[in-house]
Amino acid sequence: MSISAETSAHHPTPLQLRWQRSGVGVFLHFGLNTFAGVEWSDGTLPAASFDPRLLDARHWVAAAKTAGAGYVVLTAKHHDGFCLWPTSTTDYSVASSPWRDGTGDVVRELADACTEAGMGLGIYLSPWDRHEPRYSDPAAYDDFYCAQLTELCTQYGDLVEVWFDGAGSAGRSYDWERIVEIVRTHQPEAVIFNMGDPDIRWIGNEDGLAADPVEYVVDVTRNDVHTDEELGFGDRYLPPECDVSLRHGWFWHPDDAPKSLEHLLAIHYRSVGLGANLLLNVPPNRDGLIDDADLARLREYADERQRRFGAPLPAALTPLAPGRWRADFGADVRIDHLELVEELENGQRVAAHRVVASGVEVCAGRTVGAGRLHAFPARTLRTVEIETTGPDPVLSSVRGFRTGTESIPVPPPVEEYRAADGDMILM
Ligand code: FUL
Repeated sequence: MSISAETSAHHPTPLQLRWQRSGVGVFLHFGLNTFAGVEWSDGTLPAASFDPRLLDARHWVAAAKTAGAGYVVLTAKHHDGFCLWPTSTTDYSVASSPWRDGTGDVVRELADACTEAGMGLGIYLSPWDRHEPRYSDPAAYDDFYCAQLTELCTQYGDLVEVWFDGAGSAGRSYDWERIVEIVRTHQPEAVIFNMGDPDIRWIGNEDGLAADPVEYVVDVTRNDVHTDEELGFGDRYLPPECDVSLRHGWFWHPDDAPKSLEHLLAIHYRSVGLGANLLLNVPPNRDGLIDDADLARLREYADERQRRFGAPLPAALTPLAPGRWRADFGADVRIDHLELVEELENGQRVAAHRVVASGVEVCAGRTVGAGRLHAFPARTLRTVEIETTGPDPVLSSVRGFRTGTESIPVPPPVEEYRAADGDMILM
């Protein structure tokens, strides 16, 4: 794309930029599925089966903090239609469950815990609803869905993200104009995920993996993992979020287990390390707590990131020519990682980049964006030169790291996992 062909739609809004800088979020899949050991229930599971006796939303938020997350996104309603707040729109909700004698409100408890901890709150409200009889009547369902969204957008304080999941909705139209208006009116600081009039897009898989180049200006986004449907929004700035579960399932299952640390790090490098955001799902268990094994893995993940990236060596950047810089560490440093960050206010510009030391290539890639991590055999150097291509690119920072690791971990092959009801999840 040439700069002259650019419009403001190709530049980020302050909201998008702020979201891009928030890096990692934690997804919380929780609901009736948790108690039945299934991934996609059909809306007939009894509300009476929801009873997370020890539920502690502060514990969820503490787990998200441990993971280094700046926000959490809760499945306020998944595809089964069961609502985690006492909505006035249906009795298929926590109000019909034995939990807290039917007086509980998971969204409220999480919102309070987020406020206390300074954590951003996002909500997921599935458009596809397998319980609500009005789903078959699009106009009536739009009213119902808008009423649910209005409750969530007006009763729980500020939201940072509203997650619209395309699964089950291929080919179905909703009244997006009205839906988006509700979010924009009541939650102007919330980014909208992937549908309607989105601010951010889905990366297109549920493995948490982006691939180079990670382009922020795109004209379509994929709807869901089950169909090839694409949603078109015209060329616009639409940075990606990589969602993936710490476990195989999105919901907690007794026989499931967290991914290995190596796998998580592979995801980290291919999401955050390629300039995409990461939304890591950490599903609360049947007690309403985060599993000890998951907590331990999150701690390892955070510790390893701290060990690798906790002592950055910043370089001073001097422009040498359009698209070329010298990065000077001020003294000889021994490094095995570099992080490049691009100035994004005027849009994403770097199409490709190459880092050279004493005439020898150290690392190279295509886009840089919100942050690009490279690993390479350790070398001692004081300066590197960075060559970029693209329309008027600007780098904003370059930092070196000595991590003791000289390569990026490879994600293990996709495994098949079946939940108790035979729902297959590919991870
Ligand atoms: C998918 C859903 O079908 C899964 O159950 C999960 O919620 C995932 C994040 O999105 O489309």
